[in-house]
Amino acid sequence: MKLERIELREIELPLKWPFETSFGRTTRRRIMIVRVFDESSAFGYGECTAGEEPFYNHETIDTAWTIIVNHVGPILAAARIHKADEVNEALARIRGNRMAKGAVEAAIWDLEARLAETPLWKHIGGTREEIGCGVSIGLQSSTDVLLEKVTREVEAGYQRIKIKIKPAQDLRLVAAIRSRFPEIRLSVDANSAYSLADVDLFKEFDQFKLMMIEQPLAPGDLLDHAKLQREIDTPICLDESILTTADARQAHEIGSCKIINIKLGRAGGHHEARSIQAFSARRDIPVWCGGMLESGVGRAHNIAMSTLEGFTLPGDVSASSRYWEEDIIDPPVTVSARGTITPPTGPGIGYEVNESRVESLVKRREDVRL
Ligand code: OSB
Ligand code: MG
Repeated sequence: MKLERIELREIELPLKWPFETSFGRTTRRRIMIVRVFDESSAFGYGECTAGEEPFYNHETIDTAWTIIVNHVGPILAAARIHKADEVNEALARIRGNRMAKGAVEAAIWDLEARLAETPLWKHIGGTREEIGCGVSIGLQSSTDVLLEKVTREVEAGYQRIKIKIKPAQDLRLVAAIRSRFPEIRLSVDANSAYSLADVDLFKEFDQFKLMMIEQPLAPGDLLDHAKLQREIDTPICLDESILTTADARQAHEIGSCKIINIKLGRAGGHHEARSIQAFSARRDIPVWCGGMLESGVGRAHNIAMSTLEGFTLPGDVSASSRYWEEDIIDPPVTVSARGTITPPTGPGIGYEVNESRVESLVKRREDVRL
């Protein structure tokens, strides 16, 4: 494998329904699709999961674009990469900006898997022949609308329902869902909207037997998460706080969480995501695959990652049709009535990217020589 260039394309895709979290509301996604070519004109795809605004973390599609063009490209060009597994280390000098680095890293993994004529999920070491799927439901205009959405997803067969919460839209929502669905696997995601001063509120959640409370406190507050976890029975799951294997180790050592959500972009690609997963498996910490409202390209990478042995809990990897009128991959991602996805058998990400559709959606493009 001799890398030749990175192609960046920004596309815009309107969401079927707005997605609202404690940090804001998204109605259309600006998505960066990355393609890395080698000298034989073979290529692999990646998707940058950075948001439109720096609200989930510090990155945006625009910062990621700049980092890739001005820093990832030149460093990779000088590094003379021969294997996908070397990319993470080559880019280690770039601090943070993991979604930028991860988009390129993942594309190189796809390229390498295609050259090896192997499905990406097997190429990265995945073994699960079927992955469990949950859904993430945003904040809604009313409790009735939320209940309607939950009902639809439970009936579709999803194995776990997660709802977004924020101050004053929390316990009430959970109580309403629990009274209609006493048995379902249910969790909440606060996206860092609370502080340790809310400990009494979190004690109240214990009565609802949630699978987990995701990221209640600020990303850097591992110590406060540990203090909170000591006060409550419900497992804390960390999302925003866990960027690296070192973060996972430190969170585990001080007791900040019992579950970890791994996101491919947040970890900076398959190498680090797999490493966090491996560490967690050794310590019996269940992990699951988080989502960032990805198009089919990112979704396909999430499916591949979810086949690693440690991904024992249902992830936020759900059907394309929950997000898009028409995805950019063929076939779109579909979920069985048992709430599962079967990883594809074709080489690389295993889904055909609809190039003419991508081209029709392009808003900006740039090539980076390697
Ligand atoms: O915290 O998991 C999150 C979406 C955007 C940013 C952060 C998060 C989310 C989701 C959606 O929960 C998951 C998905 O369905 O892709
Ligand atoms: Mg989350």
